[in-house]
Amino acid sequence: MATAAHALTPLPQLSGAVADWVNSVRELTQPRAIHWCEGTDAEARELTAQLLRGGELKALNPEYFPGCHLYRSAPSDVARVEHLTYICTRSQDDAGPNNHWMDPQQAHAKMRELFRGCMRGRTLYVIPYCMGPIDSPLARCGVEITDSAYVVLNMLIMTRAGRAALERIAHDGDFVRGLHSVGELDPERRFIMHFPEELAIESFGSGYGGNALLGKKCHALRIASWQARTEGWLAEHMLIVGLQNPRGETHYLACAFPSACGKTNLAMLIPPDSLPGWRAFTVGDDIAWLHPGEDGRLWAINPEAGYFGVVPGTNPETNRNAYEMIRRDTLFTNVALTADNQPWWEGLTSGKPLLDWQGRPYDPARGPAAHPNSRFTVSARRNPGYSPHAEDAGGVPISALVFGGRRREVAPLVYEARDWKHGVLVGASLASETTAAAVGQVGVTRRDPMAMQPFCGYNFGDYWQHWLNIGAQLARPPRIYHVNWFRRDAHGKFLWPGYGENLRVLAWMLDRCAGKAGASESAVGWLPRPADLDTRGLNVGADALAALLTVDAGLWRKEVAELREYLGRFGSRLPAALLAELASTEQRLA
Ligand code: OXD
Ligand code: MN
Repeated sequence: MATAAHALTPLPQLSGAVADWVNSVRELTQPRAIHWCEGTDAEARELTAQLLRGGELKALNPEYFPGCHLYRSAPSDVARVEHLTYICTRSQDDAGPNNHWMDPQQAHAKMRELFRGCMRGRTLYVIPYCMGPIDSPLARCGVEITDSAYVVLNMLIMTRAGRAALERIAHDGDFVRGLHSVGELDPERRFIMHFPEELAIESFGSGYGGNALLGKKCHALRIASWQARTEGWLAEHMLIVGLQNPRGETHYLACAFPSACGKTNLAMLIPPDSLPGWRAFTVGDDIAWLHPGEDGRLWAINPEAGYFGVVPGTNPETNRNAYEMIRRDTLFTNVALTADNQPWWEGLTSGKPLLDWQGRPYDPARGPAAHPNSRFTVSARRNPGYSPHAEDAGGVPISALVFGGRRREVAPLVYEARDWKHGVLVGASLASETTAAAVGQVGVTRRDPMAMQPFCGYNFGDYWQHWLNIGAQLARPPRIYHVNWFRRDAHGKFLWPGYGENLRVLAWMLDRCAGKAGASESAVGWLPRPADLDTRGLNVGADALAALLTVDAGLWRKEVAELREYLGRFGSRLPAALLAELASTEQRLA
């Protein structure tokens, strides 16, 4: 029988609310023991040793990958399950057409039956965590209960977890309750439920990151987006990057892209040699919490403390810093192995796979060696470009917001919204080809407003209104942009080299913010003319550049007609101001 938490580890600041909740979960799930996470290095080492002994983790070649481990998930548990992810609000309209909805009472009853006795013979881990710098007034806390030591190891990297978070919870009074069990990893008994009105999450049947590390998508986006609306800020699926120009001035951008569209690479951008004097600093690679500041600007913190990034494609050419970062103290999930026990993935230019991600002898006929959604979990502090301001309690000021999708055609390389309201329409119009980050068909274009389709914890109609309200509050709002690094020619070849070269586009944006760069107005917003971009040393032909900066009115009329149809689904919750922006764009295209 489980021991009382305080007897196991005396935690002086144990909040009564946390203790009561842990006790009620203990009664329901019947664990063999309870472990309260302290968040120390010794604890992480002990858990690692335990997983190594049990064969769940494998140590990687210590000469080339010191402190690195491989974890192989169940083959049917490799991505987020959007079709099993629910928002459970009292009124279905509050969840909106953008979410799967279940009545909260029905959902609790269903989950109670799944959780009943599910931890028999297992350890129940209590992870108090803080999303955001522990001393930041913009940070928010949660407690995850899980029966997976792998989840604990990830949470210790991805959040500020342990005693300090528990102390902050005792002080703050409230926290997000996240209950997780891997159950039997049965895809038929898998649900990720969110109760925004109760600040609660219940996740059963999956050990995969986005389904199981509850601080990340479940808390920092779905629940936090709800909390943010109540409290007057924004929780967004955005990286935060600081760019220092050759004059030594640093400006910050927050950029929203759908999953597996290069957020980590953009956040860790390496300026090309042909743009000397530029430097990039990472604040965050996946999530931004944006708060209107007293100075009328928008200020951002990264609620996370680590990166849970897509491995395939990472190499010294595409992202030198990421490649260096994941060579030490990194937890790999579902990568392949070489004969000398090094991790291997598609896109690596050296080595070759002996075993695939399932531990079978590699056979190209069975698909890629590493799973396309294989991941690294690593502390942000391992990033050589980690911003010295990433842990500032007040966050960093944002000069520009960027929305981007993966589109073969239609969307030009970059355009600037006319103003905040138009920018909200630009964000709402985001569409992208699906990737391996979620279960389902890859490569089909779907609407993904603000890159939040899988993550907004309430009705998009209300969410866009909230965006409009925040903009109205900002005396010095950031400018808003749309980018598309993924335009292709008639033969399917990418027109833009991407990666470090994206800096040319970001530099143009920052020059626009400073009133220094030219642009020409199109029906969809302001575009740079080729001469407005710094193209010194860029290996892109004049025809390709012209194509990248073209707005095809015919294609756009079709795009905007589809957008009108999509927005119409939100009925009376759709803000009138957004419809007015849409009508204005239609007129310009007519
Ligand atoms: C992620 C995702 O893992 O968006 O960041 O799926
Ligand atoms: Mn993401």
